[in-house]
Amino acid sequence: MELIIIKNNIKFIHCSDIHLGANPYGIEERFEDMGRAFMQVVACAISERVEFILIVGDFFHQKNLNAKTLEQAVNLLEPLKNAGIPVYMTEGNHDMATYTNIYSWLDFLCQKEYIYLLKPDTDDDGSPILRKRSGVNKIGGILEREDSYIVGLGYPGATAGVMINKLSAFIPDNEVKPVIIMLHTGIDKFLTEGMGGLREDELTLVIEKSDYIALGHIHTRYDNKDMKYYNPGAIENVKIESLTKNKDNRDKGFYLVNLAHDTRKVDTEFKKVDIRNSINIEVDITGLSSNVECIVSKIKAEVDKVHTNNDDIILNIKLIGTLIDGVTVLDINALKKEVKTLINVIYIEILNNLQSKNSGELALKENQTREEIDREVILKLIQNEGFEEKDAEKLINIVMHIKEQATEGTITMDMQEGMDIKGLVEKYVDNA
Ligand SMILES: [Mn+2]
Repeated sequence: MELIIIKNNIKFIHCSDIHLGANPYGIEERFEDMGRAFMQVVACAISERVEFILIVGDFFHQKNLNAKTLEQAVNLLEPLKNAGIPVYMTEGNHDMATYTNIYSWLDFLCQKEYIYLLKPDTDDDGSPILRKRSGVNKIGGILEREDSYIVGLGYPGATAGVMINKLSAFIPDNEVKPVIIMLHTGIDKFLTEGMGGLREDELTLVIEKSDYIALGHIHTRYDNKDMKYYNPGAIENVKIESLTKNKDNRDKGFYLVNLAHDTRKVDTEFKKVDIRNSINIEVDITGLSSNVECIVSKIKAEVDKVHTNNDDIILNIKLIGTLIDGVTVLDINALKKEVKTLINVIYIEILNNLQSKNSGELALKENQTREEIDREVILKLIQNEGFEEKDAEKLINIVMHIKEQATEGTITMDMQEGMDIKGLVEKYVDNA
């Protein structure tokens, strides 16, 4: 007879949104940063001797991987495989199989036994079904361990509520093993309005029958111990833009969880990940002239106040104030080039938000149409960015065109991640 020892505590790691392969704007260092962040999860799993790791979606940034990203993933998962620590993963919106392919790179990793991929499959008419995963074909959303059940619901989108009802019907009332659920969906009250997501009351049925609801999808952390749901957020900043939006961008990491087998008490410790340093500051250049060296030395002085080592950083600067010569249009590229000679940056963004001396606000004329006002606002923004006047008309047309399509809903936007304006503009410039 096989002797099964059930430990009193189940210790595991819950992380999500690893986004391997993400390197916004083609910054090579950011690709490495994503791997470095996940390496810290791997190191913690091994040193803490956890039973398993949960990765709740978006392990990969893209459905179509390049070879380098796959190599990175395998190198990162290898030590876990060698240490005998199983990785339970469910799909996110970024790495789920496309409708035409069905088979994703996560399926590949699963077949090669780097991970256990847990996801509901579908019946003949395409509606999701939950069943116990069988060892032979590796299909199914529910995995039975000796000490617990692990359920992977993937990225159910609008059908999340239905999935949860199905799951609660599936779990017997008298289930003795702890039930841990992975779900790549946000709770609606933590989302911007109109983004969808799951309502707390939709979780009620399954809360009674489960012990830990591991969430993913939303890149900032939130949790509710009473309702048993936990969302660790991404382990690195996935987009450069998210750095400027989040004041607490240093607060990236994952949960180290202890679940008591007898009392079902859950203890979580949020483990911070050491991520790429980024500096987001406003620099008031009031009283200076428009001379590039003057402005850059002011920027350098301000950055030195908050950045005290030589690490390569991501730098976001917003220039505010009024110059003595009244200039509002600056050569942003010249500024960036000069800043790079003084500060080690892997990426720099400079936003010109200068005010002209006579307030510079738009004087709205009477009887202006909405479109005329839009065009004037865009022109002003373009001038502030230092574009050549001769390109202005073309740029305005592109922006108006994108706006029109966005209003019509022709452009689909991933509101979770924000809209990739640069990508859209590039697309339209190419087509123009
Ligand atoms: Mn994500």
